[in-house]
Amino acid sequence: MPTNPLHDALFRPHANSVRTFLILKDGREISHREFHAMAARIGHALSAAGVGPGDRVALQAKKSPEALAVYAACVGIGAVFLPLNTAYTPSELDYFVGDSAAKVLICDGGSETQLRPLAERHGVTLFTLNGDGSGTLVDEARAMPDAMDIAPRAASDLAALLYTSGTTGRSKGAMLTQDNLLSNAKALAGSWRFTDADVLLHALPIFHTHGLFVATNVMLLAGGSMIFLPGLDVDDLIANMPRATTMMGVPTFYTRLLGDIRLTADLVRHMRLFVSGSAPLLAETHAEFERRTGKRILERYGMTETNMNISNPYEGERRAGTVGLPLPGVEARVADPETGGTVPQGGIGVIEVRGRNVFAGYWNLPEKTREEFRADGFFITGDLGTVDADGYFTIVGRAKDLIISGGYNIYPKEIEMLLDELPGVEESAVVGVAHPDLGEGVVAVLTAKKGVSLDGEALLAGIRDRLARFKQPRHVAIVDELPRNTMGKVQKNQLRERFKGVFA
Ligand code: MCA
Ligand code: AMP
Repeated sequence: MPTNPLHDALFRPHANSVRTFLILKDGREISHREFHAMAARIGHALSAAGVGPGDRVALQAKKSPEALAVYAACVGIGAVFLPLNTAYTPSELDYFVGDSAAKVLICDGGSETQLRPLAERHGVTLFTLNGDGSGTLVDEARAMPDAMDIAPRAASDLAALLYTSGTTGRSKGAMLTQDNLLSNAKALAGSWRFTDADVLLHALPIFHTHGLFVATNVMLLAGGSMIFLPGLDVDDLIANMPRATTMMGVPTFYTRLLGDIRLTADLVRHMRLFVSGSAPLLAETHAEFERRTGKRILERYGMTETNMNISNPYEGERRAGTVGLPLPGVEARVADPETGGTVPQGGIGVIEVRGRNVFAGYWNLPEKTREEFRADGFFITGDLGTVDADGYFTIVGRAKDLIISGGYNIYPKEIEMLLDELPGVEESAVVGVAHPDLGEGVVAVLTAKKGVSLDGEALLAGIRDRLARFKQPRHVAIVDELPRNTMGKVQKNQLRERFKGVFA
């Protein structure tokens, strides 16, 4: 029988299981078997629209079982799943659809009119999928069979294309193979002891690695269930906590929970695991969570390009402020950023990783891909860190100019390029500074052309329709000049220092 490794491991085993897979906010439950049938029908609808193995299927839709089933359908029919942040504007979407040459775009019904011209321009078939599971995709799928013809796939075939912004301001599609996803799901499910008895509290978005692959693939592999919430709402987390055994979140999940007096040791008594990642978890958040609940958060470290690399241990010491030890099958080292040479133990360098988890390269960018790998196959993450004598890694900074706000990556260059084009702006520098809720908040620092008086609010209005809301600066400062070093390079450290208190 031809094989499709990801389908065979994550979906096929549950085809006839009546156990619960998804528990929705309204209490409705969807079994593994029902989910499987939903994915099969959607798979048929996509095939009928001309989607074949290797074709890209782009999805920008609200979180719903059907949206997750599009992922399962793509795996089954061998298509490449391309999930997109729901905050992206049509002009951002235009780039992703064009660059990926997607065959199908699935969007929320509310965006259909706006996206129709874009779809026509790129020759993609447009379907709608709403948060309540209605829409033209499901209309097409309704009469389709409940079983899919599974496309044979090799472990090295692509399963997903996830766009990550770049330091050049241009997004790159990270090509993730079946084996990248499957090997990582196995490493995580094993390391974190997931079983079919687990119930995961799932309040993350499903268009990024964290909510999609780390959470969902692990639960599918283990055969457990997920309380599938539309987003982060502390009331919902607290109401559903008693039914759950585990939760995965970005640090904002933990700081918001700590801000609620209902978070007590009693509430989380039966929870066996809290995982944090995507952004630095402050050691004090870790300590405060333990003080309040008696539970030690397990922090781990990953990237879209590499899936998960390093994790604190399930058994053994979870060290606050560190990201732990390399996962099984992952090699990690700290290297000199310039030369790639070894850094003595305890020294700071760039974290580099190698293993089956590491992606196949950037879509249509062989040159860029080569630049990010060392000759011996290690991927250069751009994160700065150290490793201690026990092998625990600590992330101390970033060699890349990146802001992480509430777990979303924001590349200053992309914003600076837009700001620099605005009338009256001489130049701009965008930095991230401490934000109590989001970890980092975006600050834009601008200088005006001679004789021009700039208005920060008006400037923001000028980029609103071209930049997802979460990337838009939350503070704008107009200065006489930007600080530069002797080489003429803008000194972002000085700007971070100067504006560090604006969100306090
Ligand atoms: C929402 N807003 C944000 C963010 N999220 N602004 C900055 N940063 C954000 N992250 C803005 C909205 O545009 C809106 O603006 C206002 O905040 C309220 O929006 P709402 O949707 O209600 O926000 P929220 O529900 O409070 O969401 C905050 C959040 C969310 C829970 C932190 O952003 C989130 O779920 N983040 C998780 C991201 C994630 O999954 N990252 C994993 C990437 P206005 O009111 O002005 O219109 S994968 C990764 O990093 C690697 C692989 C890894 O290691 O995991
Ligand atoms: P993304 O490109 O969205 O996959 O984001 C990956 C980046 O998130 C990494 O390169 C890190 O900078 C950051 N990141 C992920 N997990 C952690 C963590 N536990 N601590 C600090 N930074 C993290």
